[in-house]
Amino acid sequence: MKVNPAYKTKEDLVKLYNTPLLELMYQAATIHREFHDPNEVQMSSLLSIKTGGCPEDCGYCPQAARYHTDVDTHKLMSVETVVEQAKNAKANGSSRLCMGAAWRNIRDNRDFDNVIQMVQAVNNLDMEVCCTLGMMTDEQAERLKNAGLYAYNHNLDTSEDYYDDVISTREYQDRLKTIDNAKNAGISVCSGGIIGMGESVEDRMGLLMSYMKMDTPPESIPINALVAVEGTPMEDQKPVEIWEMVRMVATTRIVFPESVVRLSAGRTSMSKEGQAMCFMAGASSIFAGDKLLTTPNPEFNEDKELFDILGLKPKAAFADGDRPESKPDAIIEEKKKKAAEREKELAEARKERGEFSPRKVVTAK
Ligand code: SAM
Ligand code: DTB
Ligand code: SF4
Repeated sequence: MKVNPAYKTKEDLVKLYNTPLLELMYQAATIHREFHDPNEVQMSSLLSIKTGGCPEDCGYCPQAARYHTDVDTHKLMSVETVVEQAKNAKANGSSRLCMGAAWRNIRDNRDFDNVIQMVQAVNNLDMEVCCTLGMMTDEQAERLKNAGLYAYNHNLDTSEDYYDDVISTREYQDRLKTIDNAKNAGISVCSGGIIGMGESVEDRMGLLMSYMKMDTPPESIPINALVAVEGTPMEDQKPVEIWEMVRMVATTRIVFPESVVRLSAGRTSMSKEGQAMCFMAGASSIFAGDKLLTTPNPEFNEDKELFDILGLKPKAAFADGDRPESKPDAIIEEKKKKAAEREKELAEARKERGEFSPRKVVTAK
């Protein structure tokens, strides 16, 4: 039961969202137990592999170049650093690494070749690899899948109706297309939204309706509470109340019984009790580690304490799907072959000239 057949229209969902809270939580907890182990929570660590300087105008985002935030811009991280960070995340209990880039879309350039190598390397650590790199074509999805990508995160963020109030540089349809491309390549889809951007309950349910209309809803649905960052157009939004978060998590849980509902951004503002209510309401995944992409998140130790108090255990990697095989990348292999051929030609030319090794450059003292 991927979509709960009891709910068909946005009005059905609004009614469900407004159910007396304890009753809503009870319904969500009941469904959760039918489809998931209530004591297991997936830990996924985020890593910003390319930070800031993004050309888009997403109103919530501290990484958009046009807003004046404290985020420093960094070029693409090295594969070695990614591996180091992935090992640290794994040692702290994370079974998934999600690499994020402040890109509008993936471009077929050397940076993407490097991301392919990152995917291969993290897959080799026996972790689920997820990427969130902006818009993606079907060929790019195929390449990532071939490298061993497990999941792709691409959020619809809000309802189609409210979308234009949040972002103008990219269409809702573009987002749906990227999600489709991931799905068609056999990549697990992680897609959800943000609450607290000034949207109505109808918009929140409109977001869920967009997923209901899909042939298959996302395997993972992140629910983010807006992190209102100074310098963004949303800096003055009033903080999301925990009750709204619980209602959003519970409603998502009930409507998509098989999906994993991820309690995402905003946990540093939530009490332990508040987070426990979200787990009770069917959240079974978190982002773990002291940083989301650019903003703070609870430290591993704090979450360990929370898990101990609640008797929760981290979910093992590949509990919900097989580990994708990481295969050599045709484009990278071709480039390596060409570079080797060129090197061979140069060596032969040097030999013909009677030079047996590259000439040493002598600098004048
Ligand atoms: N640039 C890529 C893209 O937009 O698809 C990937 C990275 S982007 C930062 C990933 C997601 O992070 C966004 O779609 C949004 O849902 C979430 N996000 C960004 N800033 C946020 C904020 N201030 N509060 C909550 N969620 C946020
Ligand atoms: C998602 O839904 N939330 C994460 C992840 N997917 C990529 C990102 C949250 C970002 C919060 C703001 C920041 O740290 O920059
Ligand atoms: Fe760029 Fe992604 Fe931020 Fe939008 S959410 S500004 S696309 S990094």
